[in-house]
Formats: sequence, structure tokens, C-alpha cells
Amino acid sequence: MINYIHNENTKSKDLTLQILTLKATKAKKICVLGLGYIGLPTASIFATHGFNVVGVDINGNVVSKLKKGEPHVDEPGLKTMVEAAMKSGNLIVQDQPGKADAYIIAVPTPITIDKKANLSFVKAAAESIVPVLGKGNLVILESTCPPGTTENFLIPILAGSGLAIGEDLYVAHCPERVLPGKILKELVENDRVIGGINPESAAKAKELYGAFVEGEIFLTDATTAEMVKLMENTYRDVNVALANELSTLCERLNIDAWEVIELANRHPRVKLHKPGPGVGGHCLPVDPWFIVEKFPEEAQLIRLSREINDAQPKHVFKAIEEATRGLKEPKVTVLGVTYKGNVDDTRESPARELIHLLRERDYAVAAYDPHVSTFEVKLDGLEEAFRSSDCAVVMADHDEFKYLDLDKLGKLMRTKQVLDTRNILDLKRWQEAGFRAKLLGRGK
Ligand code: SAJ
Repeated sequence: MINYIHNENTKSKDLTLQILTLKATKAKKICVLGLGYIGLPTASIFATHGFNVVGVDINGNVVSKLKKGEPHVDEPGLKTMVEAAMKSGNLIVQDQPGKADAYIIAVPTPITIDKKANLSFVKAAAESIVPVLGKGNLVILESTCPPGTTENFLIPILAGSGLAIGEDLYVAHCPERVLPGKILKELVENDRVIGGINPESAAKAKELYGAFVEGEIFLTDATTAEMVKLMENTYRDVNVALANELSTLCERLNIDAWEVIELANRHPRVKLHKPGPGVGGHCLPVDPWFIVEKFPEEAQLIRLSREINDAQPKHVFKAIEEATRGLKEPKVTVLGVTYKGNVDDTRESPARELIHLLRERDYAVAAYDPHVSTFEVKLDGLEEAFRSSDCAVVMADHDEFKYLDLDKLGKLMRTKQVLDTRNILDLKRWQEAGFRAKLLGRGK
């Protein structure tokens, strides 16, 4: 395995890498494949830094909306940046790739129903550039993928170009690490890990990203970079699973998990995560499976953590079941259908699974989300959602839920109950307004 970790600020810089970096020619034209949550901000940021960028998406709707300056992704500051990039003429969007110096593949890598990586979008994107690749080009895979994908999956496809891989065609994995809601800031400020299939590829990719990345850029090999990305999200997933388990134990002990966490975290080397209704988004519920897929026997803790987090909506359902026991045709109000607070992203949201469980048991369900206009179940206005309800349950920690008019909403309900799975409500205020209020993780 190649091992060439390199840190700009390391005093003993690797001389070979320095020379390679100096030799690397600046890519002028970049083709970004996939204009989603990562591809679109990346394309726009390169364009606003003077590169000629062609953004490519196979979805005609995405392309036509972008041509009108309307991003389909709701991310703070993104619309302004896309507009600036397009107005400058540096960003154009189309449905086919063209000739460029560098190609960035930023397409989705979802999991299949049996928890295996679906690399069909990576395959299609890579195949689409094979006919246009030229000598000296750089291909970067940004999409999160199972360890070994760049070496064993991408390279064989790119080899179809006839170019000598690593000599005439440079290839690197450069995973994104940005947090939805803070993408533009984190794209610039976060440190980046770049894994090349050889040192030349890593150096070329570093030069490219160095155009806008203000964090440090660390170089390594492609498989290490893939594993780094997967382990970052796996670390978080495993820790959330630990917090969720702790929360269940504290409920049994009749103590408060949130207090345990607060006090334990006063230890200088302890950083317990927060329990919640489950783990959603397009990263944490997916990435750990890429490791399990590769190592089904060995990756036991990782698999169990996934299972614990996936079971959280059921835990919430049971709490609702208990709260509504004996009520005739109970109605539940789900507050927040996104996977976390203050975003509009509903992918893999725990609310989706909770709604499914409630409906399966014939509960009437109303859902309200100030950040989302369309969801797979009908969303109601706030008051409509509370009307005749027997229990409101906070599933996403949107700030708006902290400031609800409890007198008004309480009058609309049949039974004044609330369950906070995110610990964002001032439950004393709810109790004073006559609600029976419960916090996930706090015993009776
Ligand atoms: N969650 C908890 N308890 C916690 C922390 C999170 O229940 O203590 C839940 C959230 O509510 C949410 C899920 O986990 O449902 C994931 O949210 P998140 O904020 O942890 O992460 P994402 O999915 O929005 O973004 C993550 C980030 N990874 C890490 O923080 C290690 C981001 O930096 C990555 O770029 C992103 O995944 C990605 O694209 O991989």
C-alpha cells in the first residue's frame, strides 16, 4: 500500500511532492458530473474562483431549472452563488459532459434494499466521460464509496479511454465532508483529505482544490481516503447508537439521560452524542453499510449500531402508544419530517418511519414542517395538524418549534400531550400550559 501522508504545515515536507505540486499545471476547465447537494456548490465555487465549469446532470429538470438560475437544492447562500457563477459565464449547465482538464464525479451512491452500495451512478458518470478524456486529464471521485472503489471499480472503467492510468490520466478520491446547512462555509474552511492512485494524481488534485480550500489539505492513497470518509460518519453513527442505548437504559432507570450526558461530558476525554428519534440523511444511515458490505464478519459493532439507530423510530412509536393507550382512534401530530433541524432534507428521516408505523396501527397522523412543502404524506398547516390531536411529537429540532403558541394550540387538541425526541422544548412551559410533557431519554 502506498503511504504518503502529507500536510502542508508539516515542517519536514516531502520534497518529491513539493516538486510534483510545482510541476502540476492548473486545470482551467472543469466538468462536474452530478449537480446535487455537493456537485452544485462545488461547481459554483470553482466558477466563482475563475475556472470555466461545465456542470452536468442527467436530470433534465435540474438542468432547465438551473438555466433559469433556480437551484433545486435549498442551502443557505447557494442561490446567490449559483446566480453569480452563471452570470459571470463561468458556469454553464448541460446534460452531457464535454472536454475538460479535470472531471469531478459527485453523483449519489445510495444503498440497495439489501444494504449494498449502488455504484450505478458512478459507473454511468465514469462511462460518460471515457470518450472525451484526453492526455493529462484528472478524474476525481467525490462520491462516498466502499473502500477500494477508486482502484478496483473506477480505474477499470477509465482504462477504456486507452490512456495510461497514473501517467496520462490522473485519478484521485476527494471525499466531501460538509454539513448540510453549512455547505458553502465548510467547503472552503474544512480540512480535506485527498487520496491519489499515485502521488502525481494526489498532487494534481490538491492543486485543483487548493484554488478555494482554506483548510489544510492532506494527501494519502485512494483507499485510505475512502476509509477516512466512511469512518468519520461511522464514528458518528456508532456514537449516536451509544447515546440511543443510554437513553433507553435511563428511561428504565427512571433517570435523565440528558443529565447523564451533560455530566459525563465534563470529563475531558468523553464526548457522548445526543439520543434522538433515529439517524437520517444521506450519509450516516448509508456509509457504515459500505464497510459492513466489505467485511460482513468483522464489522460487528458498526452493523449493530446501524440496527440500534434504525430501531429508534419504533422506540418513539412505543412511547406514543403508551401515551395514547385507551384513547379512541388516537391522532398524532408529527412536528418535523426532515432528518434533522433547520434543513429541508427529508432523506431517510426518522419521521418517515414513525409515520409508517403509526399508520400501520391505524393511528390518524397529521404532519407539519415549516421547512418542507411536499412530502410523501400530506403536510398540514400548524393549526390543522394540532386539531383534535392526542399527542404532538417533535421529530426534527427546527427552531420554530421552540416558540409555538401553546395556549392556542392546546385549545385545538383533544388530549394535551407532547413528546420531545430532540430535547429542544422548554417542557416546563408546556406543562404550565396544561400539557403532559415527556422527553425521550428521561424516566417518569
Ligand atoms: N444525530 C443524532 N445525535 C447526534 C448527532 C446526530 O441523533 O448526536 C442524528 C441527526 O439528527 C441526523 C443524523 O444523526 O438524523 C445525521 O446528522 P449529522 O448532523 O450528524 O450529519 P449529516 O448527515 O447532516 O452530515 C454528515 C457529516 N459528518 C460528520 O459530521 C462526521 C458531514 O460532515 C458529512 O459531510 C456528511 O455527513 C456527508 O455528506 O457524509
